[in-house]
Order: sequence, then C-alpha cells, then structure tokens
Amino acid sequence: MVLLNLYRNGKDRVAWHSDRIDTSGHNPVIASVSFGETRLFRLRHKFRNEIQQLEIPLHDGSFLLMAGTTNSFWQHQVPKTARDILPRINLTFRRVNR
Ligand SMILES: O=C(O)CCC(=O)C(=O)O
Ligand SMILES: [Mn+2]
Repeated sequence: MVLLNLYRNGKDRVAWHSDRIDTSGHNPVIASVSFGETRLFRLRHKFRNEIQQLEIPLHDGSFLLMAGTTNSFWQHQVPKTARDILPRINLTFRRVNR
C-alpha cells in the first residue's frame, strides 16, 4: 500500500503517533520517500523520557526506512514550522496483510 501526504505549507503537520503494528503483532516495515520542501521528522521514545528526541531533516529525495521495533518503542511527528515554505509530498510504502 502507498499513502501520500501533502504538506501544503508550514501549517500542515502530522502529530505524534506510531504507525500501526498489524493484527498479527508483527512490526511493520515502512519505507518513506520525500519530495519538495525539507521538513523535520522528529522521533521520541514512548517509555523513556531520558532518551533524547531525534530530529531528522527530510530533504527532497530523502529515503527513510522504519523497521524492527521502531514503531513499538518510538513515536514520530512532522511539526509545524513558521518558516514560509513550499509544499512537500511524502510517500509511505508498507505491506498490508489481508
Ligand atoms: O511525512 C512524513 O515524513 C511522515 C508521515 C507519517 O508519519 C505517516 O504518514 O504516518
Ligand atoms: Mn507515521
């Protein structure tokens, strides 16, 4: 399955979440490709506040892979920004079990 996110400007964002672990309990493998404006991709640990948040700038053409236990232990977000920026498109690819 491919999902497309369009961030029209700095007001469009995605709040903290984890991508869903499928009903069989397996960790999802999610591949993400970004086009257009650079946006920050933030990660925070779900259970350990002392672990520092990570901030990854996703530039035009960036490829990000979330695999293993990433989505069991971490949440991610794409925050708003006050910068006057151009749109960004993000595609995520994941396998869906039927
Ligand atoms: O736009 C991104 O880089 C992340 C999007 C996301 O987390 C999602 O669609 O679940
Ligand atoms: Mn996500």
